[in-house]
Amino acid sequence: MLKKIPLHTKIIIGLVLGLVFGLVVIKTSIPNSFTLDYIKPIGTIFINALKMIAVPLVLASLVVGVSNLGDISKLSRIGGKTIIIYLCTTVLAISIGLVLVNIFQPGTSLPEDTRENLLQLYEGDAGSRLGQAAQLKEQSPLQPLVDIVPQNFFQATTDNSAMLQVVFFAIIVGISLLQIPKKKGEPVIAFFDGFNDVIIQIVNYIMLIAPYGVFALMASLIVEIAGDNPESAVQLLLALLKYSLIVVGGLLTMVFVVYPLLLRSFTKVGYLDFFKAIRPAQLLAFSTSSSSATLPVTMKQVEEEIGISEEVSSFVLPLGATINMDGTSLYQGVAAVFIAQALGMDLSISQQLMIVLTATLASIGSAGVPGAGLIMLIIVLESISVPAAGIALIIAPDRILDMFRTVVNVTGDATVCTIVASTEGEMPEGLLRKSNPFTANE
Ligand code: DAS
Repeated sequence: MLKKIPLHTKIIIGLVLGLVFGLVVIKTSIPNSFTLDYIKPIGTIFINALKMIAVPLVLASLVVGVSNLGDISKLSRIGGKTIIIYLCTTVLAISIGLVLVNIFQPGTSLPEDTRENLLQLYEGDAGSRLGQAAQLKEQSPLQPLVDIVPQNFFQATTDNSAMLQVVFFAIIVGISLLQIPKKKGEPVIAFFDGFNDVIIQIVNYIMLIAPYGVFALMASLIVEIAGDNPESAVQLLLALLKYSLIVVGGLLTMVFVVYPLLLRSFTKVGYLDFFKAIRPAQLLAFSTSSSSATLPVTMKQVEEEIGISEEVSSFVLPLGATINMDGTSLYQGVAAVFIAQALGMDLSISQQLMIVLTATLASIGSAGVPGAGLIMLIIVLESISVPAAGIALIIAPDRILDMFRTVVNVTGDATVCTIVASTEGEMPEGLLRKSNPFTANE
């Protein structure tokens, strides 16, 4: 019977049961420590398993993808298109966020006592994130470029935020395979091709525990957010409801307006079909708040459900998981202006344009892991001379908003991947539905 239920349905069941379990724990005398010590580790194992295979998957599929391209001009064409479209969607996302936050002015209606309460309550947490951002700022502006070249490849394969290093190494290997004699290169390509299939098989195994992992992640999230005093947590979340609704409103605009328009304009892929195809990846992005952890499933879904070639998906998606975060950039635009409003600071047009530039750079610099966007927001605030300690005002709902913005980050990556594939002449008839363990019983 359980086998008959499609995977995304099982994940939704895990999500709902996890929420219910978390609410029961905070409403009864069950100690929070039980959930955090015995349930949360299941979610941690699930996320770690996905992260474990993200790097070898990107390495194997990208080496095969680049070497199959046949010529370097196709690689540079795909690379150029990908980066330009990524930048356009990011700037569009920030602009939508700025329009909404300036129209609805959520910060000006924040009660004075709530503001003081939040600043006092979260100054410690804000301080630690300020420290993390300060380390990033000490680096030279070209440090992100320097970091792309790994000193030691095996160090890059263990550190997920070094995904760009793996992409760089894999492209270099793929290009080099095109330059050496065919009979020497073929066994190497065959190895990576086979290894890629092995990794995809491992993704299937990991996804078998997805419902349980998602259950554990949601249950522990509810308990962590509620903390020891659920009532005050609810009060704080309500005080920031207008701000949160504007962030989520902007994110929903991206998913239900911007991406459908882009798909309709540049591809023959119907949006409902597209949505159905990437649903398991979106659910995982929501549950894990990590684009990097979701990447293996995003790649598998666009290849097997939409019919995008490995050449395109293995290049566009890993790049997107690290440098394209439309959800994060929209959130950073809204948050920066909200904090300025709450602190009674008027922002000039030039300062708001500065937000567009710095939020684009900050979202590129954000790693695909939980909470990265909040840390990079500090760079945006400092660029417009808004006190970075103001992030204390928005820490309370951030963990929940991170779930929503990660879904948009992943959806944006899949959208751009579909557009690039279509402009390369792939999926001429739109979505190619093939049999797939995720939806085999649908
Ligand atoms: N959680 C990040 C991601 O994985 C996004 C963010 O922190 O804003 O995409």
